[in-house]
Amino acid sequence: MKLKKGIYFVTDSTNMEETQFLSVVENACKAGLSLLQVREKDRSSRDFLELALKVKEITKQYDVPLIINDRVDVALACDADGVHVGATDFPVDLVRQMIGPDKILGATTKTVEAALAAQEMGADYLGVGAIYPTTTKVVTVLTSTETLANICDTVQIPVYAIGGLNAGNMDVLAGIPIHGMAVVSAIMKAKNPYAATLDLTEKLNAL
Ligand code: TZP
Ligand code: MG
Repeated sequence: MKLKKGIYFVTDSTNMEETQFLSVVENACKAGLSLLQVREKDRSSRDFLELALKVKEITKQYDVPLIINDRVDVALACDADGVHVGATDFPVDLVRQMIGPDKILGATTKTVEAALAAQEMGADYLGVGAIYPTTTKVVTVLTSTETLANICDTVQIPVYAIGGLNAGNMDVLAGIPIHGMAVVSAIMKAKNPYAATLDLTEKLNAL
């Protein structure tokens, strides 16, 4: 599947009513997204699956590819469009075997070597970061924009920058051939997620 350039919305339902969460998902989808990821660190398998199925009803309506973070089993169980794995999840080549050739496979990488290895093992796109410190609950270290640029220049697959990025600081990505920008807070915590998504998309296109 060819991935559309743009904003990659990584969701986080922590401390949110489900109806409000689904409304944020719908408004972001309506504004146009490259990808949407359901990222849930504290849910049981059953709760994760149930939420993913509800999100899928929305993403399908707006033709936004649905990615499940970490959990290959949840991705398969809800027939998501893809799955995203990091360094402590199942290895990329194993995940490719598990999900088959057609589903989208994303990998987090922080070095040129890891990026090349992930591409070699069958990743369809890369997430690279954190570019800035983040308030979202994640175990990560910072990646310089220089490394991001080197990764973009080295791999053939789309690269999304992630980590602490928002409309006010994304200028730092100017001139780097990223495919898109991945955000949690910039949409999740926006007063108007629809307007925020449009604004991020516009600014990304103008970089
Ligand atoms: N991986 C690296 S940073 C990050 C993830 C999942 C969180 C990004 O969240 P935010 O709120 O956009 O900084
Ligand atoms: Mg992970």
